[in-house]
Amino acid sequence: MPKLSLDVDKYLRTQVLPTVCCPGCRNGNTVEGLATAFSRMNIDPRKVVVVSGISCSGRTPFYVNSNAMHTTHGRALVYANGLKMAQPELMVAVTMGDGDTLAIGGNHFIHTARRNIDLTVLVYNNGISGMTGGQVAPTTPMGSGTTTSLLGSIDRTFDTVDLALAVGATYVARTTTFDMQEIPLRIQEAIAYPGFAVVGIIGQCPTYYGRLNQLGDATDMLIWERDRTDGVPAKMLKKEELLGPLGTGVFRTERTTEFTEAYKNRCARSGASYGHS
Ligand SMILES: Cc1ncc(C[n+]2csc(CCOP(=O)(O)OP(=O)(O)O)c2C)c(N)n1
Repeated sequence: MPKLSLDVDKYLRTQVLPTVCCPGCRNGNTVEGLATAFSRMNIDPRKVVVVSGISCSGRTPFYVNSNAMHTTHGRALVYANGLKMAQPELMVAVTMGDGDTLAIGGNHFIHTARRNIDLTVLVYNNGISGMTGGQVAPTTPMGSGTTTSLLGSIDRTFDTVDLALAVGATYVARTTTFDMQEIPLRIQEAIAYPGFAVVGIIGQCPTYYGRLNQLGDATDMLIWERDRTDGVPAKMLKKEELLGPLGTGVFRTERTTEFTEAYKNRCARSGASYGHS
């Protein structure tokens, strides 16, 4: 196994690599991005919990050398919310598939964002339900073939960033696995952000989405991924361009009271103790 830059491998369970992902899957880039962010921020892995639901992306906690919670499909935010409430000093990152986040987990996403609890939420968007065999997902681009929409999906496409903005997430960004240098940067910002921070990461599933839509091999799909987004950093775009469906960059940074802080203050005002502390 070649040595990675920085001491990124300190944050990876290298003994279980390679991953179970299909050849050409880009989930590994996000896993590396997360480990790189931890490394650059010199985060103590014992103070980190990576929480996931069930999905290909839900395998992330297996590979990150920190505490891990592999929970149920669509419910990762529920566990993460409880964990953060109980131990607010922990850094909690949640890694979820697009179906995990926006289909079965949609309601949890809305209400956890609404309370602005300090979580770093990474939404892996491959436009499909990968783990279960390539079924249509809320993020499937309209017209795309999936194993449950062979003639092309006629549902309108859900946009992670639009939803996160609408429900009050206080840090919202989008990047792609093509923009490999950007992934750790966005994750670092999200970790440093004291609130509900969402990074949508457009990736690719050559096994299902690519084959069903004749997009070629993994390299061809990388180019396709680049072309789906504007490829221009958000700071160079005008506001109206930034809010296009697949612009990349940071869409919101808004400071407002974080939930565990608000709860702590409420407890202090009424003389109640906060959990175990
Ligand atoms: C309650 C429940 N419903 C359905 C499933 C089956 N299931 C497992 S993973 C998955 C979809 C995964 O797709 P996505 O969340 O988009 O992530 P990906 O695998 O593409 O990373 C489904 C439907 C399950 N495990 N639990």
